[in-house]
Amino acid sequence: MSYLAQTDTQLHDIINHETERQINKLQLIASENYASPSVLEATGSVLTNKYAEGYPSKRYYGGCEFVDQAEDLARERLGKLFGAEYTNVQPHSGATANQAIYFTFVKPGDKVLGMDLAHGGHLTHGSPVNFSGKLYDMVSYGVNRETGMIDLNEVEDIAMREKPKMIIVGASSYPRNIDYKAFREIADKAGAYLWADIAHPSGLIAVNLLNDPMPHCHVVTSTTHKTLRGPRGGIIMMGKDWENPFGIVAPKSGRTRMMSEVLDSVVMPGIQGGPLMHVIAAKAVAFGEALQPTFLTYQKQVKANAARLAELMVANGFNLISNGTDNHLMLIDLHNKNVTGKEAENAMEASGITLNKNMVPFDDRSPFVTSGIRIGAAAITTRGFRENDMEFVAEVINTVIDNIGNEAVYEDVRSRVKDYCSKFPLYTELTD
Ligand code: DSN
Repeated sequence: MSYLAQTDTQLHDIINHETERQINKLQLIASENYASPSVLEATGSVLTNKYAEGYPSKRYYGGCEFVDQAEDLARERLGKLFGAEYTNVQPHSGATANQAIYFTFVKPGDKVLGMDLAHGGHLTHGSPVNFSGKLYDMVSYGVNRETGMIDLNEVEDIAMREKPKMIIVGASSYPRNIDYKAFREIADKAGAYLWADIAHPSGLIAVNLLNDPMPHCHVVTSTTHKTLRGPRGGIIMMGKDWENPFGIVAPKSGRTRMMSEVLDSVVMPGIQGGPLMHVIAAKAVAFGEALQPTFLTYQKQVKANAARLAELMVANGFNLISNGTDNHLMLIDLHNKNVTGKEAENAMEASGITLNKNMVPFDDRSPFVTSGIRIGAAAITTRGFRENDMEFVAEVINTVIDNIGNEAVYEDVRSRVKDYCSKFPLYTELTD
């Protein structure tokens, strides 16, 4: 930050304040994490200067020999991490990666089956305010009202009735392990392609702590910045490459194109122009980190922390959807606490605890209010929290929920959170 301190004190201060916010607050947003200083260094590198439209060795610009190496490294490491024969590391975001899947596998107006947003799905899985909901005929499945879990019989019934062209499996607030094999059997029966969006649990999947979608899905997407702990971005993978079923042939030879070629061309030039080479290099760094044995240790701790926190929240009378978690997150229905998601989020924010309001299955409130909150353990685990620290986390959340509107309590919790966080130093090299 030394350059900005000289050239742009305004922005230097903003970044410093954000760094302090990340250090001093309890970071419980399930989709966030703390990228390593090495990932940050690559993201802030001179690779941001380079135009590299195309793919390694097939660029539209000269001078790409080193960015080619960075992209090859990212693809190779990602393939190794997930056992994927095909990888594309260029999508700027998870939403863009997902857009590429729609543009590849279905046509506007086609029917697509995804998880309801209120039940755990994602904007790009068919929300009416997203391109997915506007361009495609979206139908949805949810969780069972009693168990809070995906009911595979219901998914099968909907799939057989609706006959979608594509089924999406994956979610942004579903706390349970997903049976991709069963989803594939349903997709095959219904004659649909199966796409897994593993943006949230990808770090846990990479080290085999959750079911592996790769052998069962036609295609898999993820973000790189959640449990995977890399820079902000998206990726696309396939376990095995296969000939495209859409009749797309190479113009000169007439050869049927492989899906890898089709997906590559949908991403660039289909959707994107120049790839963010600095981010791709940072993805390579993160995948390299994820291939180290310490990443397995980290993910085991994420899972253990989430499980312990869930246990403590249940003991404090919170209603967890599905009564627990298999992954890094939990979804809490606050109806029995007489607090809305919005009130809870605001009260937590005032108390130094960052989390987000979230729709719960069968929610009777709007997405701007909601009846729930989502809590994730990935970031606090990165900074060193262990199972016994979950007692503090559960206690402060409980105290705030029991004292909505009590500014004195917020202030006390904020100060205790700051003290507690100071025991887990973070980004010491980045603070002035
Ligand atoms: N917005 C992300 C999340 O919080 O889960 C998903 O894209």
